[in-house]
Amino acid sequence: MTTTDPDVEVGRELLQFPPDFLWGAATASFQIEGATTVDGRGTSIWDTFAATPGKVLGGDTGDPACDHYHRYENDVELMSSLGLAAYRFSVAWPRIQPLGSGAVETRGLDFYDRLVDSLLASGIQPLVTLYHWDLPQALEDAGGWRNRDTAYRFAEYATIVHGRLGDRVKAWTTLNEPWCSAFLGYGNGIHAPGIADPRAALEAAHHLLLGHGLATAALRSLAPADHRLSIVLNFSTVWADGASEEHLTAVRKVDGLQNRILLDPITGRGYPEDVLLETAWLGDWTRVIRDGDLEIIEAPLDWLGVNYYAPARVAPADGDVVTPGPFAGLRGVELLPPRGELTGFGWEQNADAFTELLVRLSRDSAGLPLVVTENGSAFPDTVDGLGRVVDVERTRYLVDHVRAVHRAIAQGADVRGYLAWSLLDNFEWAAGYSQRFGIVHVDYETQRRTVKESAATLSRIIRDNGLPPTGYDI
Ligand code: GCO
Repeated sequence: MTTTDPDVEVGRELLQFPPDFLWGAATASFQIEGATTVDGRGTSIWDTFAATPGKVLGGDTGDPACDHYHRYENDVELMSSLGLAAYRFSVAWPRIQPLGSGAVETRGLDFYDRLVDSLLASGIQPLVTLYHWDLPQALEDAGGWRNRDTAYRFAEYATIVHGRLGDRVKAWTTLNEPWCSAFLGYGNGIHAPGIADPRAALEAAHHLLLGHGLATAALRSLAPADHRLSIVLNFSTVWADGASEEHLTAVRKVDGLQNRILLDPITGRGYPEDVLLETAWLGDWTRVIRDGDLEIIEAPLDWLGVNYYAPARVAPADGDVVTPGPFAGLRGVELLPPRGELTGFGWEQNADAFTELLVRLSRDSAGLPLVVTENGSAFPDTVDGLGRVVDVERTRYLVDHVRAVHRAIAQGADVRGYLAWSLLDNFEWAAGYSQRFGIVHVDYETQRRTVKESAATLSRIIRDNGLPPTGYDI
């Protein structure tokens, strides 16, 4: 299609996205809200973890973050000025049930009410993530996701939130990246609650999926027919440098522990046999699987949220040597360093791996439409003398990866939307505030927001529902 917009070079062909393609940005409660002790909010595992010396870089905590709890109206105005059609945010469980169960804190619900109304008043569709890692500490004290009961508490909490927001919010996702909650939270302990026990990680993964299934069934029983339910998983394309049997085995093992261990159960295929076999040496983690659990976990969904940042590179290693890192039970594989151009966070930039992933997922997700619920890059930013943030590298990553989505769609992938991670610079978990992913810069001292060049570029892509096939001066 050739755009007729005067801002775009006349006659320049555009890569056009499907009509109604959903463009937006994403955030998460603990990463942007601040106000961690305001209006009855309970303690989360990330408050506890961040308060533990040595766990988060620089001793950073969830305060003040972006003070979004108080500044949300201005942030919604920012989203509107950028032309975002959708905004994905998460609800902080400890704001709704400070102890994770029982008493409901209506001031917490009131905040999300106000946020949703503000979004709708600006014509922005809210996509609600019910759990983005901020588990109430009281539940962790009772075992957290190692405790099966937490799955039932999650379904109860989900019902409460849907009861308040469900008359206006139609797009729901239960969990954000249960892989991180399980393998980084309980596997190698670099995330809250900071437990390093690979078998516990696998058991936690099961309970997270059980909670997803229970919550999905609960919402399905309450939601009008036009509500769309989902889960958000983080995926990697796994590559090796050879095609020998050993190389292919290394790829299969990591693909199993990164991608299939979660994708298969939620799409009705149960846990992958190879993963079950290759993790059995950790001890019988499958003891936590009860009759009927898999049927609960495969609760029908309407779309699959896909978070992608970078590929994984692997090589076969000798024998059954345990592989250091987050993959519970992985042996005989070497995790290789990233290659080529890296982001400021040291992650490999590879848009082709994104295309490959989306095409694969469109094939392997039982026909579920895909929404890119997170994709972005961290680079150090500075506000220049003219008050601008000319983030060339982040803009290039954005453009390269949006084009990668277009290539996937051209190859038949059913991708319905792209949400940039993230709207705002924010708290990057164990890296604290050291990594800036935002398309909008946040000065954490003054809370001043500055729209970056990457945001202006995304705005133009949204305006045209497409972008030129080459170049970055969009
Ligand atoms: C994730 C989380 C986000 C991160 C982002 C950058 O995908 O890990 O959903 O909270 O901040 O991905 O790591």
